[in-house]
Amino acid sequence: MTTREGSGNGGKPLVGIIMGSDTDLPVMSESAKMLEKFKVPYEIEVTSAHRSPARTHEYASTAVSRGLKVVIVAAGGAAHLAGVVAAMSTLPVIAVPMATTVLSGIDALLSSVQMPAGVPVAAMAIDKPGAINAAIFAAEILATSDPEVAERLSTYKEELAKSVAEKSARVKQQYAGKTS
Ligand code: C2R
Repeated sequence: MTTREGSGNGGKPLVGIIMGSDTDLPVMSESAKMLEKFKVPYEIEVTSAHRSPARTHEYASTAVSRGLKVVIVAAGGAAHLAGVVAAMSTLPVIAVPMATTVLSGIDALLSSVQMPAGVPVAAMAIDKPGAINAAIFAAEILATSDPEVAERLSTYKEELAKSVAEKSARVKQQYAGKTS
């Protein structure tokens, strides 16, 4: 298990990032990067409901007692991992559908979002935007009881709005004199 420390909780992981395969890592490193930005301590590892059911069971059934507050789950294709983790714990589970098959993530999206009543999974967008948003969403959940994370989220949103204004200024400059 790889753990990254943040400022809160004495460095103990609050968010678990798991993925069905190491082939998901290039995308899921985006979740890790965002959690680091918000200084949220996390752990990251590979487990599969299909290929390593016992390991997945162990992970999900000990998640609460290990202090996790949210689990981010990436899986591609017949993405059952998030649903299985949600079934085995009371923590909020955020799914990131991976575009790893010929169906480009539509399969994983539908597998993640179409959960039966009683076992919710918060499904994000496919691939990189979903990986980024999963981390922000996890931080937003933690921010309801952590003012420091809430403050970092506010700063992030301000930066986001500023970046749009800057993009607009660049686009305007590019078209200066061309429009009426
Ligand atoms: P490989 O590249 O290892 O063949 O994996 C993984 O998340 C990955 O996107 C291909 C894809 O299979 C996914 N996978 C699942 C599960 N385990 C692995 N969807 C699961 O348990 O749901």
